[in-house]
Amino acid sequence: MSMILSTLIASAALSQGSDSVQWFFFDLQTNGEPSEFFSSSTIRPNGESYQYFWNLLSFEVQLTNEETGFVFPWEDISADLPPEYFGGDGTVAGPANCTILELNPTYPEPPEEPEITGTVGLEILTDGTGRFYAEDMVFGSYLGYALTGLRVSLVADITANGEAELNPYDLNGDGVVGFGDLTRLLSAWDQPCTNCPEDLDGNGSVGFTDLTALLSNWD
Ligand SMILES: [Ca+2]
Ligand SMILES: [Ca+2]
Repeated sequence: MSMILSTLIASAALSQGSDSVQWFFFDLQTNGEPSEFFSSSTIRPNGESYQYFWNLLSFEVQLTNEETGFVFPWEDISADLPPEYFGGDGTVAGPANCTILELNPTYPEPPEEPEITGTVGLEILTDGTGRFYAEDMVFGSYLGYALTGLRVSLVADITANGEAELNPYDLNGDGVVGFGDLTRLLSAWDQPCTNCPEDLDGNGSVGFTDLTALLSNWD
């Protein structure tokens, strides 16, 4: 009897505390400008931790002949990258927003003249959306061939474990109580408001008592 009960409790805990999402990312493409790609599915943002696996599908570059302007077809150079770019796994602490992965590709490796530097990363946003991004990209050129494009595809499988205790004063969920939350509170000021997060004292409207509560929990 007690074994059945504990099995039931364990499976109930599992179904409540853990969920998995597979995000597919295709065609994060940049010609040097900051670029981002958002997942079509979301994961529970209040995970106590997130377990992840990711695998690079392709890492393609586009070269342009600087003299003629001829643009070459996309070429997958993923096989030339160091092994840490092929994939990885690990656990990060929740709740979202949290960073799953951040790579700083430099290709080719020093001492050769770099043709690509920058940041490519994957994070879970506060609403559970996955954001895959490229920032601060610098493309170089070599022997008359300029790098003009980068396209990265990867697949990530994320599992949310446990439930983080959310700070009720952290209205925008960025992990601190600050100006972002004050702005949220002020934009809901004096609005009719039932069960809305900005009504911190739960009296049905957003006003001075909520402001005072926010300020006294300021980080
Ligand atoms: Ca905040
Ligand atoms: Ca209130």
